[in-house]
Amino acid sequence: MSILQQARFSVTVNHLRDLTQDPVPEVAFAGRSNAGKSTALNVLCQQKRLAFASKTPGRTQHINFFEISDKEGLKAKLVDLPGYGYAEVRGGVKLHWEKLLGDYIQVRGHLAGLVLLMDARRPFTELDCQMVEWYLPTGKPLLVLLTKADKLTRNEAAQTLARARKVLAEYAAQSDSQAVLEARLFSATARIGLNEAAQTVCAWLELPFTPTPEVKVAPYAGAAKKSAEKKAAGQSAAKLGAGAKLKAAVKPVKAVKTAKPKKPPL
Ligand SMILES: Nc1nc2c(ncn2[C@@H]2O[C@H](COP(=O)(O)OP(=O)(O)OP(=O)(O)O)[C@@H](O)[C@H]2O)c(=O)[nH]1
Ligand SMILES: [Mg+2]
Repeated sequence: MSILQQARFSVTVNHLRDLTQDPVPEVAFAGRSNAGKSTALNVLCQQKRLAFASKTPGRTQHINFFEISDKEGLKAKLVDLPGYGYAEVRGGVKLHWEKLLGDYIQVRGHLAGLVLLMDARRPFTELDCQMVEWYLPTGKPLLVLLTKADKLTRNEAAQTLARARKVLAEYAAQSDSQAVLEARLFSATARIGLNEAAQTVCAWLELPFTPTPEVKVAPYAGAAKKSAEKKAAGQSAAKLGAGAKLKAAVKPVKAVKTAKPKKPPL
């Protein structure tokens, strides 16, 4: 069992002065509102309702802390940060969040690493870049997770990842620090990149890493469509007997067309 499964909600903080000073490392999850931060935290910790995920953007409005303890006591913390860039939040409240967020990632000594989540369909928005630029001077490592990768085809996903790595390489070239800046594809629903992300988080928190078992799901948008077509072709072929089944296995889509029973003449 992964030690991340031990994560338990501890406290919600709305002002930096209220941050607790336990001497343990923490990893924070940041990103635009609706990027999938709370969902990512839930799947990485293999819990359904650890962080509150929602279709309504702007759901997480404060800093939420989750504690990971073992028999010896408190070991580490995970932090769900308020999403930024949600247009419908009124000016004053929005400024408060963004300042809270910026201050937290710049000054929090206990922060061991930042996971920055970006929707893979629109990564590196202006505010995402602002976050990277605030964070880089800390010299701490960064993991960019390109979320909802299941919404892309395999090709689109590969191109998005290559572009993201290029952007990070440019940031690394401009920065004085030697900190590792990494980008990876991620999908909570299709379980893309889960173990790799969990491994990085555990390494930053100095916790042992246990991989979660593989679950077979069609990972990318194109793959899901293809497997549905194959299934449909297989079902039609089963109705037609062995010869047609063989044909369907070779050319599944065509088999669906030829397998349609013709209406008898009236
Ligand atoms: N298809 C798909 N949808 C996802 C994935 N991850 C999250 N979502 C959906 O995206 C929406 C937003 O997810 P949240 O995890 O609440 O996003 P958040 O970044 O915490 O949002 P705020 O709290 O508003 O900042 C929800 O409807 C999730 O179900 C994913 O990997 N694939
Ligand atoms: Mg959230």
